[in-house]
Amino acid sequence: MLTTEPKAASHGASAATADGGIPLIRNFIDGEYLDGTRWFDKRSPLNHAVIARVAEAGREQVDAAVQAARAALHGPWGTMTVNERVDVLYALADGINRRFDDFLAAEVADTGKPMSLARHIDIPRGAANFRVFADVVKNVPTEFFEMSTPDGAGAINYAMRRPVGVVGVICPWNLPLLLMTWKVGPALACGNTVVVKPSEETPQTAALLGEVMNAAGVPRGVYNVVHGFGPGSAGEFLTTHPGVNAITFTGETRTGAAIMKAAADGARPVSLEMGGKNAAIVFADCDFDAAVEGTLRSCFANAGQVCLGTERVYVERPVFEKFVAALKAGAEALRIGLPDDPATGLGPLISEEHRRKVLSYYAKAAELGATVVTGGGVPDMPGNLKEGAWVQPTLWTGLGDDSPIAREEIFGPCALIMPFDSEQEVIRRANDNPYGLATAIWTTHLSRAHRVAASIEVGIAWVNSWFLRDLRTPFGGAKQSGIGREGGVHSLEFYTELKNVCVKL
Ligand code: NAD
Ligand code: 6OD
Repeated sequence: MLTTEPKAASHGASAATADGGIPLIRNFIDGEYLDGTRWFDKRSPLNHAVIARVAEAGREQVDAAVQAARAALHGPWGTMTVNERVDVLYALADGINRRFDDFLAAEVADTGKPMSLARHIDIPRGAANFRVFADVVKNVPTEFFEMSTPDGAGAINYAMRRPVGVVGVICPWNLPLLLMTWKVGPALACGNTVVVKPSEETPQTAALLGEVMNAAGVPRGVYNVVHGFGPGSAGEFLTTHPGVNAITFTGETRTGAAIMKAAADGARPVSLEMGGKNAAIVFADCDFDAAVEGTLRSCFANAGQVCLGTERVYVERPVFEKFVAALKAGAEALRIGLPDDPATGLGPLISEEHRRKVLSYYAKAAELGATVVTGGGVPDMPGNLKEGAWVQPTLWTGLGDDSPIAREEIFGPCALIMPFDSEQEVIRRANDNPYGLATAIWTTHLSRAHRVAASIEVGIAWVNSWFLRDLRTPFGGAKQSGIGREGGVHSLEFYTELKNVCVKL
């Protein structure tokens, strides 16, 4: 029988073991692992078993973390040259790779995602985020202007980038290490110090990264981690702390708005990567098989828990029926299963709470009269997996753009498929949504590809691909999907203050 016992990461300093073998995940403050004000349980998405106890940081621990981060700005970290910091960032990337299997185990334990996904995407990107931003800061261009002065001697102006200071980093649970290092990498590359608040659902890889920081010789206080929840907990304490100079956030749009309000006190800058309701647009002239494969990935990768994932599929009418049939076959071929089974294509959702939300949309779609092409419920799992957060991959037709299924972010393995008749119509319908994160356009018509990409109101438009991206490019959302862009030199706009120096000659 297929059953599973919870597995956790290999236990270094970041996770001592309590009685009963349950790891204790502590805050990482000033280079040390510290308790919080109470412990909360982290449960496995696979079977709801407790897999770790996590130390929740209260105001006192958050304050200690911010103080440590501030002190570190004025210590050896603050006097390092860019090249010295670059070496540290390379060492961090190497350190993650050296502990690859530990990161893999920790990420998979927390999320339940297929190991193949974490092995090929989450953990390698965790390392790459340090390497890429090391290369970016090594090659930052600076501005220089000569000017004339009334006395004829002239003056020169040059711009310098300085760290913004202590950066608060608030992270989600869907790609925990990837999305955390996506912020920590550039923040450290620019000479800042950070206090990270990982999601309460995924504390382990952030904690483990503390060990890598210490092993790489990163000075104490440069990287700090405080665990806990949002309101009334570490998230709120961090974002309202006056010692935090800038806040970078990834998560739901509603949470981003709350964080923006908190940041207004003290007029602190925010970078917000938020929700999406992304459209795939499939033209009849597409490479059919590529469009099917890409759309299946964009709907179901990571059990649909990818901000860039597709939840609306617009298909040009001549190929509509054939495309729906192909997506149905693909969804039904996805193997639901355990992370370490190489055949697994779909893992559980992150938690029972999130499953309730996703299933409420499955119920709503049925109530609204959607045609359920496939799925729509809960798979029959064996043994203790019955307690896990599993849902079926689900496709619907028969609802319009104004239904909540087409408008609201569900963040599960599901999509509404709708036909369209013209390019102008599909652009208008795709844009008629409060979100504006990403789109995937499937067509072999070159001019149409460019026209549609230019017209869709999103931060990222893919043509004949999905999730493909050079990390030097701008990343972020339009409309309610985000504020600001990160990636490559764009990250420097957020993580540095530009200062002009004018020298009279
Ligand atoms: P969430 O907004 O619920 O939580 C994100 C983080 O914010 C967590 O660490 C949480 O504890 C913290 N938090 C919650 N309330 C807070 C508050 N008032 N003050 C401070 N911190 C607070 O998001 P989630 O459920 O973890 O992640 C899923 C969401 O993230 C989806 O909406 C998804 O689209 C979005 N997301 C967006 C991107 C992007 O790049 N645009 C990437 C990944 C995920
Ligand atoms: O690839 C990235 O850098 C990135 N920020 C991806 C976001 C995925 C959202 O779930």
